[in-house]
Amino acid sequence: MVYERKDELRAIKLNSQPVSTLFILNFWCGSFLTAYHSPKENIMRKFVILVFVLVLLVVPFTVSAAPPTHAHVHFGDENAGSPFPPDHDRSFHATDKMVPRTVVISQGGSVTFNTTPPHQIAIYKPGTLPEDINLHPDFLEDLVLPSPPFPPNTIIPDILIDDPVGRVVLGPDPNFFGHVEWTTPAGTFDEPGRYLVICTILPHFAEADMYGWVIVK
Ligand SMILES: [Cu+2]
Repeated sequence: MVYERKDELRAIKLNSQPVSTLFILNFWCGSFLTAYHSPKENIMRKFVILVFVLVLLVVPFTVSAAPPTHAHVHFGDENAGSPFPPDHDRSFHATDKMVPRTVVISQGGSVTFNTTPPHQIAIYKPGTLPEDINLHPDFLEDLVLPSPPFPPNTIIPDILIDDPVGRVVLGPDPNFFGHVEWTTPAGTFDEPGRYLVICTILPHFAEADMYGWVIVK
């Protein structure tokens, strides 16, 4: 018993390691570590300790570095920005259009968007930039407002962006009456890269910068 305690202290001195680490290693490894005495065996002991330390440090880091398979995003924030006319999302007047504005997921994963009224999501392939979205009238569509509350056949012309070039998926139509929770379908994020997410309502995108990113690793 006395011999083991003496050898343990000697191991601490020889290796110049943090005391707490060596005590833990000695506790775990017991006589296996303290049994070596020759210089060659001391080198081997140091190597074993080094491997243990690397495993302890590197493995948890590697596991935690993997991005999640799924992320949640608030698309529009009713509690951000100055008041807007009734029945409209106040985030037009704030910087928080998509919270968080960038999410990171693993390849093949998905994102669930909680959309405030009225927005519509479109997701474009990796490499697409906001300035790549074509806002020419040929790529804009009319929006028929719901009746009620709007008068019958009320139309806002050329307000929905419909640029199919590079578009991976288009979300549900704008909903004027409540939140829409929508999860991207399988296959949306099968390739790694940075996907552009926009609101297809022209003033939201072009004037309020309502766009964000999904980074797939
Ligand atoms: Cu919008």
